[in-house]
Amino acid sequence: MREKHAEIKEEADNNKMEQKASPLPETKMTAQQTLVLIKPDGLIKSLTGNILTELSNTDLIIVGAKIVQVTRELAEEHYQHLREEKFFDELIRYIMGEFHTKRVLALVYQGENAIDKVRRVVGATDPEKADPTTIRGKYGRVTRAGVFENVVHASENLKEAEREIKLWFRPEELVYTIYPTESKKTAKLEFFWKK
Ligand code: DAT
Ligand code: MG
Repeated sequence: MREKHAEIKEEADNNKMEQKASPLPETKMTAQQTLVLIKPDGLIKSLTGNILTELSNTDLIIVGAKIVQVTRELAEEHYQHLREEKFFDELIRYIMGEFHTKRVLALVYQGENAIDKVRRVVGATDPEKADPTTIRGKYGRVTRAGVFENVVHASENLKEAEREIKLWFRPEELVYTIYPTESKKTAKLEFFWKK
């Protein structure tokens, strides 16, 4: 059994080396990556399909996707720039799913000018001010408690996109990585499906 694990680990290491050697076989080096989160209100309202359809109107490709149970640590790190805001605690509880469902769908989109293209489709932060043809304008709402339930997150700029993608995804979870990677041997306990 131990040998089998070693084999799998070695295979993973080899894949990682391959990924490093050819990071972007299908797109130009000027391509950007951006993080999109379908927030718990988007999931509980079954808006995933609609949101993905809106995003597919861009010419961007999905290079990473996973469903996440957001911990307080991840939520606070993601929204670190808003720590001093009076709505911070509600915001953290919202993204952790306390008002809807404890799931967030995290996606990385890639392509030319990806950050602005996605932000345009997503719309303004306040759903009441967002253009009604945008995702937030169509599906978002502001609660009486003042929480912006705006359905999706999208990275604001290059620096934030890099910080957020590195926070939510490990290199091997993306089919292409535009950020340099390094490998190191770890003694981490890993889980596999029981045979
Ligand atoms: P965006 O999500 O458009 O990048 P942001 O980074 O300024 O906006 O804020 C992150 C989230 O915090 C936002 O999606 C909703 C919430 N938020 C921002 N400003 C708010 C406000 N004035 N009242 C309530 N929630 C707010
Ligand atoms: Mg933001």
